[in-house]
Parts: sequence; C-alpha cells; structure tokens
Amino acid sequence: MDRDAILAASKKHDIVPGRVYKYGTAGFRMNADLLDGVTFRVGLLSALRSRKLNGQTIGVMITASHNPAVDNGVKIVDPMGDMLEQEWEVHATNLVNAPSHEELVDYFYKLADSLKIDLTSPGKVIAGRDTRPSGKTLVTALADSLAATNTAYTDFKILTTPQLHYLTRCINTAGTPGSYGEVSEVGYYKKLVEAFYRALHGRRVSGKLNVDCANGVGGPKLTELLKHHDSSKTGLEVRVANDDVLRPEVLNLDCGADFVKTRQRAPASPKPAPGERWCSLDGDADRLIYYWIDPDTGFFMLDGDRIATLAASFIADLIRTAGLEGQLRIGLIQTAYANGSSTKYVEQHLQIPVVCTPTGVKHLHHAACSYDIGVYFEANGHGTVLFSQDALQVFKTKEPQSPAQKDALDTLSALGDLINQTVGDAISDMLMVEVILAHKGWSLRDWAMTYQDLPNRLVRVEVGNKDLFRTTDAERKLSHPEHCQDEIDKVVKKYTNARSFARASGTENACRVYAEAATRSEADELANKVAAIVKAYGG
Ligand code: 16G
Ligand code: MG
Repeated sequence: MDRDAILAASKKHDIVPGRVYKYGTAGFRMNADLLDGVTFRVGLLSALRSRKLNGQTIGVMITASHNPAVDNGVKIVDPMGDMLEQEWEVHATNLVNAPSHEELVDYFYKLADSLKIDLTSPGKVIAGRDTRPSGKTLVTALADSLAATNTAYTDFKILTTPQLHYLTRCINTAGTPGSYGEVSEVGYYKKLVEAFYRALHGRRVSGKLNVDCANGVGGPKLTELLKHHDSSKTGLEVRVANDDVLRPEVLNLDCGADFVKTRQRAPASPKPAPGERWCSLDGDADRLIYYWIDPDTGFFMLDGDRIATLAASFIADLIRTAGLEGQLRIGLIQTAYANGSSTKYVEQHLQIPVVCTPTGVKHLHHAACSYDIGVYFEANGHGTVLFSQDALQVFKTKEPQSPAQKDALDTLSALGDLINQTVGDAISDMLMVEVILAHKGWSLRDWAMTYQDLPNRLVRVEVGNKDLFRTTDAERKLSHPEHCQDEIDKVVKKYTNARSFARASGTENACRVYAEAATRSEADELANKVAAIVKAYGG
C-alpha cells in the first residue's frame, strides 16, 4: 500500500468541513452532497476490515432507505452478512472525522498498526446501491479508495439492501459446508422461489397481493423475482405498484412502508380498493407492512409486531408437530415500540419468552442469535427469523414418525432457506407471510383477529440538545436528565393500561415520545403530556 497514492486519491474526495459525522444505527446517512468524502473514507475502513478478517469479503451498501430522494447513506456489512461490529463503528466515526487528508492517512496507518493489520495481505470488498441517482457518484468515491489501497472490488450495482447482505454471506461461505447460496442476484431469486414452493408444501395462496414498492429498488427487484416464479404452482399473483424508479423525486413520496406505518394510512396512490390485500416495502426493501381497507371500519395495518407474532405462532406450532418441543429454544425479540398487546399475546397466549432490546437492527439481531429460533421484528416492519445451525440440522436429519411430522419438518427446513438469515428482507418476509397465511387458510382479517392493539401515538419533539436524554432498561426509561423520568411516571399513572417512554433519535436531531393507553384519546393526551415534559427538559 502506498501512502502517497491514498493521499492523492483522498484529495479528490473532500469531506465537508465543520460537521461532526457519526456512524449511527444506519451507518452514515445525510444529504447526498455531503457524502462523497464520507464514502471514500468508508472505503478505507472496509479495506482495513477485510484484511483484519483474513481477507474475507466486506460489503458496502449505499442507500438512505426510507429517507427523501436527496439523502443518501453508506454502511458496512460484515462477512456473514450482519452489521458492522460495534467496536468498529468508532473507528469509522474517527476516520470520517479526520480534519485533513494528511491526518486521515496518518490515522489510517495508526489504526492498521494498533489493530495489527497486515497491509500487504489481500482485501476484498463488494458494493451495492439503491436507485438514488447520487449512488452512482458515491460508488466512484468508494472505488477510488479501494484502488488506492489495492483492495479487490466488485460493484454489484443496483440491489436491495438485503440482497447485498445475501451476496456478502454467499461469497464468504462459498465452497464450505455452510454455503449460503449462489453468488449472484439470480441465485438469490432462485433460492427464494424454490424455498417458497417447498414451504407451501402443496398449499395455495388465495387472493391477489398488491405490493407498494415505495418507488424504490424493491420494484424492479420484485419484478425480477417474479420472472422466476410460476404462479400456477403457488396461486400467488402479485401486482407491483409504485415501481417508478425513473423519477427520483417520487422515491418514498406518500408511499412505502415508513409512510404507511408512521401516518397509519394507505399510500396516497394508487388507492387500495376495499378488501384488496396490500403490503408496502420501504426504499431499500428491508421493511414490510401489510394492510387492507375494511369496507366497514377502514384502514387496518399489520405491522412488524403482527408479522413477528404470526411467524412465532406458526413456527412454534410446527416445532410441536415435528416433536421438537423442549429440544429447540424459541424466543421473540422486540423493542420498546412494540405494542403492549403484542407482548402480552406472545408471553401469555403463545407462551414464548420476549426480550426487549434498544432500537436498531443490530441489537435485535444480536439478541435473536442466542435462541435456536430467534424471531425479531421492529414495529416499523424490519425483521427476520434466525435459525441456529443446530436447528437447521435437526430439520434435515430428524426421522419423521408420521406424515404430519414429515410435513412440519419439511416446512421448517424450507423456511430456513426462504427467510433471509442475514438481515430483515421485505421480499423474503413477504413470501414467508404468504406461506403462513396459506398454511393457516387465513385472510388478513383472520390474522388481525389474533389480538387487539392498544391505541398508540408517536410524537417527534424538537429539543435544544437531544444528547441530554440518556436511557436505560432497553430505552424504556430515562436516566438523564435527572427527574425527567419521575415526571413521566407520574403522568403515566393517571391512565389505564398506559405506557410511555422518550428517547433521543439515532437518525434525526430530535427526541421521540411513544405512548399507548386503553383508548385513542388517552393515548393522544398522554403522548402530548410526555412530549411537553421532554420539551421542558430539552435544554
Ligand atoms: C434506523 C435503524 C432502524 C431503527 C431506526 C430508528 C437499522 C438498519 N436501521 O433506521 O432499525 O428503527 O433507525 O430511528 O438499524 P430513530 O433512532 O430515528 O428513531
Ligand atoms: Mg430500509
């Protein structure tokens, strides 16, 4: 590696001065104009990361998910397709904040030295990006840093975020017993479709599914997947909606999973007709929300909590039928945003333990790994089901004692292939939901009947200094500012079945307040009161 080459390359990709950059829950995410130098530096870090991990391939994804089209973002994917290890987030933050090109290169070598990285060893990085036009230029910045550090580099061009995670894991497991799949986009489609056929196990999907793709990368990719799918075999007919990726300004505009979840209404267009089955993906296709318009009661949403409870109940039943109860541990991971009714339903009705973690996929994913079957979903629709190697092995090798056991074992094994094991994947999750509904013979309304959500409200509060707010107990309580939590507790006590918490956002300069209570008006009132407390303490 040549210091001068890195320095010269860096000088082509300035960092915008006077800003503090932080590798947060979603990597670096901001207005795309600020990201050229940031992306170059993320390239430097991925070059180091790959070498630190004996030349395994590192993924870099360029996306700003559900943010407006003018934003973009960049994040690093570890070899098994999971998020960058947390200790390295600090290194990413430090590298990106180096004030000058010289100091950047100094820090790069210092980091390599302190982490005992052999810079002469080979490194490998792959990249993907969503449909944002700015992604194309940012990829150039990434390519420049990888060239300057002699790092092998493959640009997989436009992908969903989960596809990039899939490819990263495939490359690093190729030729081993744990091989995750064919290293190509087509390999991803074939794996999912084949597992979908197997998981249905002769059942058929009933009713057309309309998919709002947020005018993001999920649109063209879902269309590709459907080319590999024979609907006469499954009954699944999909109408792909909001798949305009040629007009960047419509990305995530009045549509997509984030819009549907936060506004609690259907996309502005096309208007879902009463009774139609709908779901929405977000801009990079790692979140999924289902809904329909009821002719009598109007819009009804099935969010991440609902997907989690559906998956957990189905898989727990299969485990029982397969005669594996007691042998495999199943757990459900949520955040404080999960509706209290869903938690109660899982603990009391399904008798499955629930763990609460702080917000952010990495926390949930990590907690899910400690179960044989770890179901994790954020209420916003991001999540997946992780199976341990032991579990996957048992599904394949256990000798069935009856046709019903064989059916259950085959279905479990197929789910292991269908459900993305690296990260939440809207397309894979959608196929999983369709499989479960087909097995249960359920409509969206049947699914919705399992429990009743507590009315809830989320409020964004602008404060002088959001860093004053520090949390404990998986974000369910504030430790700072002092006395703020006491005031919140006092208010919550006045309402029935109520719960409320406040936390600083990890992606925006604001605090968020969540409140739920027995009635709509109580939930609204409580949210507003807690928001007022937060505002008063907010500096
Ligand atoms: C990021 C997280 C998401 C979380 C959200 C919270 C990842 C990949 N994404 O989008 O999981 O729900 O941030 O945002 O971890 P907030 O901190 O602004 O409320
Ligand atoms: Mg997303």
